Amino acid sequence: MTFKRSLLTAALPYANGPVHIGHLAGCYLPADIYARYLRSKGEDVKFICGSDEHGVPITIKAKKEGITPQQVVDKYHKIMGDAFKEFGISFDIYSRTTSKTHHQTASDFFKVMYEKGCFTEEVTKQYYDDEAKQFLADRYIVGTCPKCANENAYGDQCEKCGTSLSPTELINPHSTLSGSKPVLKETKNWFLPLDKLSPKIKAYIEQHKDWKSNVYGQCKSWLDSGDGLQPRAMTRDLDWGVPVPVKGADGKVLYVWFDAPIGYISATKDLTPDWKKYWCDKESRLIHFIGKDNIVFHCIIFPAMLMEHGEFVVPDNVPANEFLNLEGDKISTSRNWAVWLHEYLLDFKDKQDVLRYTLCANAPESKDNDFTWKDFQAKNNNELVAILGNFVNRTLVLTHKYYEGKVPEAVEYTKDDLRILEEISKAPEKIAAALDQFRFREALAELMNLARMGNKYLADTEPWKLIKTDEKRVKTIMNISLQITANLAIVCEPFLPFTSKKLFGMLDMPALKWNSAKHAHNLSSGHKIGKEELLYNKIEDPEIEAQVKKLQDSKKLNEEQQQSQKSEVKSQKDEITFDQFEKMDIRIATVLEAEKVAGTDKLLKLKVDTGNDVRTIVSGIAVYYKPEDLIGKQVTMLVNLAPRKIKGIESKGMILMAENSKGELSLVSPTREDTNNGSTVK
Ligand code: B3M
Ligand code: ZN
Repeated sequence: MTFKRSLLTAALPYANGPVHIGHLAGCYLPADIYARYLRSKGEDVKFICGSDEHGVPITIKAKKEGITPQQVVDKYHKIMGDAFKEFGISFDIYSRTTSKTHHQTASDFFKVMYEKGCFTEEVTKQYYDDEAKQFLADRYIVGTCPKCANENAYGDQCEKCGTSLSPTELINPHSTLSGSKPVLKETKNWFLPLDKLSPKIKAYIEQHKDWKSNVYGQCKSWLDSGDGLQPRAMTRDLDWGVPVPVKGADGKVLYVWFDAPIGYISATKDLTPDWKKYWCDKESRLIHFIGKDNIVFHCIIFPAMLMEHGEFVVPDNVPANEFLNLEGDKISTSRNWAVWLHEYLLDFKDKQDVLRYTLCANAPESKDNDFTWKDFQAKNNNELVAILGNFVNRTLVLTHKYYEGKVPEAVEYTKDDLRILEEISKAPEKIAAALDQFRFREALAELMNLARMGNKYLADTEPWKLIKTDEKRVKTIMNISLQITANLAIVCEPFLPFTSKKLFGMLDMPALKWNSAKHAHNLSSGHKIGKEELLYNKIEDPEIEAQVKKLQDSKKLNEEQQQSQKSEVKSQKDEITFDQFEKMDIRIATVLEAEKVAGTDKLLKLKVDTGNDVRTIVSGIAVYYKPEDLIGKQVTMLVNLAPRKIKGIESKGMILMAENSKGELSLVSPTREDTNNGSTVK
């Protein structure tokens, strides 16, 4: 089947945290490379994404932070959108599922299916919080795990032993909203009868044996597993989401995995009034780029929804990637084991393409893969700098040196030259063949082969030596090297868009499109090129060591936190003598002034009256006390501790605090009102 146009989507990331390299490698980078490639070929393509702003984790995050779910998604929608833009992810639109268009579209989609009788209504018993007056999502119920006795297991999973649970299996369940014991209460929801749709879905999957084997394999195992497909609730008892648009559904919203993929449709609507061309015409090719944990939703549930609804095309391909690990360990937001995109740019300014290159070269295409900083450094130094950068730099420097920057004419081709010219024109075909199969690593390797060939051509012909004996020959060599450079600028654009732009700038030529790279004469002789600059710089060991240390520190912090949560009460320290204790001068003092230390979250600068003097002291209690709450409060302090500089402020003494087993701090104050400042504690 040939298609007239392509609609590419990248998974809508949940708006509850920033973007890390795992996200980028998993779907946004391959999707972007593919979109840029199709555009460069002049095809009709739209590239769609946006934030997934519904779902329970967002409501939990909001509760934890004491803000509304809308505030959570507003914050992260911006952070995520900015990060994608900075890394050159060229969405035609980055939309969001709290938008009006989306609510309307998702609501209408449900209504159409409802009226066609696509859903079954089922009454089930769900846990209900009588105090909070609401049904509880699985994550809002905590209890004892029946397998390992962990007292903090969630209604859907015990994170200690990894068992997946249903809320009724928990021993001693309680609601995280009110702490009360939840009760089972009947509720009606609308189910998609995937069991009945199974033959249709099977037939659809069978037609797609061309899908990546990891994707096809996972679909087959879902379809063929013991019980086969089960009906799945498409509505939930929750107050955050798209309201269910039928009578008797008050207090219910669409299941987040029902509304989220419809987000692709809503985003296309927001992008163009022509959206139906992409969604309703059989000649449109719908391709979903996702990570492997989303396969069932994009290959089974969403296609089932689309087929049942009836007006839209179904996905033609779902090139899902496996996972990217980091330094041998699973990337984890909660353990802060991640390389965050916004932090990367602080340390590696203008090096977006280095990360794009490393992630593409190491893409977890057919199995999980590992990102290490050492490998990142090696890819930069040994490939980008030593091969691509080096070739381009030598070519441009020599052109300026011998010809004042004017492209020399090719005087006469040798047999070798002709072979090189043929290789040049074959390169885009080879890269395209790999891209057409979603084999991005192979495509990138082919791109580097072109640069490698250029490098070898210069090394073999040695124009810097020949210039003394055969000026004519050097002209041809340099002409060919410049043609290679121009073609590199064209074919590297999907992978390394920042590099491509720089290259076209240095050659002072307009950005040419893919098909131009099929011939090797894009620069005419006499054309004056621009100034050369280095494409890439070496990354030195200390930069890499700093990144590794940053990760190790966060691992250590995590282990410490876990440790302190485990051991409720710390064990007693080594014995000391009374004399040793006597050396500490501990007094009661009153806080006179308090203010936050700029640039920190934890520190307060206090002025205290110790009875003997008024002094400044810096204390790490800002997380637990507001400055205004402290003024006038009596505290206990060690007054003869040697002064220390903290954030440039001289701190004299230390305020004593009780630290509970969670590491939270509480001031220790005298209980009698007539305890004057300067009273000693003994
Ligand atoms: N938000 C899950 C995820 O970010 C989900 C994807 C939705 S795609 C329609 O992994
Ligand atoms: Zn357990």
